[in-house]
Amino acid sequence: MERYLHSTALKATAAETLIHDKDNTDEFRSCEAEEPSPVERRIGDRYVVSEEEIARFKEDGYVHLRGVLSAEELAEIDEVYERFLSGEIEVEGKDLCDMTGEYGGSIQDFQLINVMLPRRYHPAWQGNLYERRAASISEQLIGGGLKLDYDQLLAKPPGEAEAIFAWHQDMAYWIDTPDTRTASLWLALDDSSVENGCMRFVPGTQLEPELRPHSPLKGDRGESHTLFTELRSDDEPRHAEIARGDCTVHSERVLHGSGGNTSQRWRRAYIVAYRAMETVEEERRQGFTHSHNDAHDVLGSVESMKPKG
Ligand SMILES: O=C(O)CCC(=O)C(=O)O
Repeated sequence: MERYLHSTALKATAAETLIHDKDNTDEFRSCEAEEPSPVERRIGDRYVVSEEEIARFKEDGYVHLRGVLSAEELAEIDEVYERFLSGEIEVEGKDLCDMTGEYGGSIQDFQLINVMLPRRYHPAWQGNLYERRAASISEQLIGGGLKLDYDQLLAKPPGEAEAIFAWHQDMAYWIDTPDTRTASLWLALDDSSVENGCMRFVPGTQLEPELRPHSPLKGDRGESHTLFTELRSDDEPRHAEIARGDCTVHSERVLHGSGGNTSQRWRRAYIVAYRAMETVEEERRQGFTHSHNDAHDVLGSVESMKPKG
């Protein structure tokens, strides 16, 4: 319990600080181009995405957006996030788990803490400002007719060098549907760098004709939820170092994952995924809600869980 009490104290500095510290990386150089400031881009529920960012999302399969939430807006999220990490907000069964390994154990020992569907366990979050801004961003990036499919918290405590999120494409985790359009917003609650396990992507992999082959990391869905695929020798991963309040947005087919946390800081993220409305409806018809407590046969019906050969 003790370690969670310190997470808000470890809260990172404003976005601008990291940009100054890190101006030698590609990600941060791109922030210096002349563009409206985050304050100008946030207009109530809306966040204005530039043409260049839309093009980058299409080309790379992900894009980095600065200052999606302000310091004040983030503070409200921190408070609830802390209540999840301390166990004050109860999460049912396997929706609270360690994404590095098997189910079971206690949150104090988790290396990569995963809370699935926080809005289900804390209904006051439903329709919150982040969700509304994420809806506006998603529509600009992938078009209309979308619905919030799921949300998730992923936190790496300080010093968890093995808190590695295995390489994967999100579609490998999901059932197939005709319209797979997805915008997954990954909001950084802490400055996110290589040291504390930021996201990394292999740009362009969303354009490959087939999904890469994925396998369960450990046993079947009763034992662990995690899938993985191996990087190929010609893959060129790129780290997405982003500041607190920034988001990356990624598509359902881009190859991505994250490294361990070797720093003495937390790495907390809050994810919301908008997907085609028909897809969300089809998922629900099949009993697929993105909860790890969904029926075993439903979770086992995704392609990557089927026996090979
Ligand atoms: O937060 C991470 O480390 C991985 C997140 C991820 O894979 C996702 O949001 O699809």
